[in-house]
Amino acid sequence: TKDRNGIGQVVLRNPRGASARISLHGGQVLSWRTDRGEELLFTSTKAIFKPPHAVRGGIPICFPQFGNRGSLEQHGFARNKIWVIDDNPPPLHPSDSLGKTYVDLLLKSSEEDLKTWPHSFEFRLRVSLAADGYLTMISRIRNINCKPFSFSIAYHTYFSISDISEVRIEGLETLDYLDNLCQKERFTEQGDALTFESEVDRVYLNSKDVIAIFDHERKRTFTIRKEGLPDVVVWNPWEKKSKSMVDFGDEEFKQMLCVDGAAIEKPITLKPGEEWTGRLELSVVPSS
Ligand code: TA6
Repeated sequence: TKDRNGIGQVVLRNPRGASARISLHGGQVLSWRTDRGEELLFTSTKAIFKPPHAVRGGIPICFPQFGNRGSLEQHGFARNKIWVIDDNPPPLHPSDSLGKTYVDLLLKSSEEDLKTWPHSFEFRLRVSLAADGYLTMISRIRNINCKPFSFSIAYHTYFSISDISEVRIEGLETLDYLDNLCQKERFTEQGDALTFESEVDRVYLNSKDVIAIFDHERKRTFTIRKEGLPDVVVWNPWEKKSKSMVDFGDEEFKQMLCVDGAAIEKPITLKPGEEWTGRLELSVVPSS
């Protein structure tokens, strides 16, 4: 299908009716729905569908840079580029395909990219929907350059929640984090579960590979399982920052929370010909 700008989109639907919609713009997942059609990802009502800017919501991919830590635009260029469908991807493990509905996307460094980031790469993204509705994103990034390069990556995941003051995250206890609100200074998480009463913009370091987000009001739990992604970004802009974003409603901070599988503190270095794989699996289950 095409979006209103004529940019290709892919809709995945599993046998039970769960679905995901991915835009070739940025390789961005725009929607992930349960088999009852319930939307699980947040998209701002003020989102601007105007390339090259990423839509505010879904799962933009931050690559090869996270945030403003480097010479590229905020969060790198991958989310602002047109990806293509890869009809003949190098094979993944059979378990990555069996019983799954999936699409393979590809972003290759263009001449233009090489001007701002002089490294030739191939970024293969498989987005898949399992029979139970789990959404999986597998990134394979290969250095096809003649010299090593390093990158950071984050799956900037906007979860749809009912009320930010009724949400807690488990799995980040005792971790160190870099606080973007205090010049990225390093702190240690003291709390047990993480709850929210003001703006949070942190990168938790060396987390376990399973993170749980409890939406108390909606009685459901999101689970993030990740491999190759040691860090977790947690972001809610809260009221003041929301008002400064043109593509974000003033009150919308109450219905979203970004919890991103990422590799940020220690950028990943690839030698020529080397490939890195990172996996993120999202699931949602009713919780008491
Ligand atoms: O979550 C980390 C962060 O860098 C925040 O500081 C905020 O800028 C957010 O990402 C959204 O960034 P974007 O460029 O998509 O507006």
